[in-house]
Amino acid sequence: MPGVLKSGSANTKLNLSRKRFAIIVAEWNEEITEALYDGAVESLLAHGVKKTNIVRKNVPGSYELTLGALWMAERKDIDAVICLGCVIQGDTPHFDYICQAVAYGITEVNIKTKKPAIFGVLTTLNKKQALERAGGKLGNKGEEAAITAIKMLAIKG
Ligand code: RBF
Repeated sequence: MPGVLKSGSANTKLNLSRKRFAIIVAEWNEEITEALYDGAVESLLAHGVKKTNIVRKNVPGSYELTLGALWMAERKDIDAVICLGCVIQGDTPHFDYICQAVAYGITEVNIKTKKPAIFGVLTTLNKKQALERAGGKLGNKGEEAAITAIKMLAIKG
């Protein structure tokens, strides 16, 4: 299906056993963001990342992902940051503001810190669409976010 990155491998020769990842998880829509987290961790481990090299931090909502990501990316011992959240339009009157703020915010973290900060935020019309992308029929976007982080580290070398 176009636009759907199938689960699998980053297909890189990069040795990931010493790379350290921070995963920031928004607590809003917890059922979804926990599934994204599980997908991200599973994927990192499958690529040879050590469990002890994965740091998890929770933030209250997706809006807080930016600052959480900045704090983590500024740490010398972190190589890449994966931001996971879920904003559901039907439940969120200021959907556009939150989505835009977090998209710009995470972009800035990339530029300011020169480290990959990955946008793993679902922005969906309803909960069904979110579930489909959090381990349902459209895969797991947490897993894709992890693969993206690995690919960016591989580009940097
Ligand atoms: N955070 C999310 O991650 N997903 C949401 O769907 C979401 N909806 C919200 C709806 C309202 C009305 C409010 C006030 C906040 C919402 N938040 C949501 C929380 C937001 O990301 C942030 O944590 C708070 O606005 C505090 O800065």
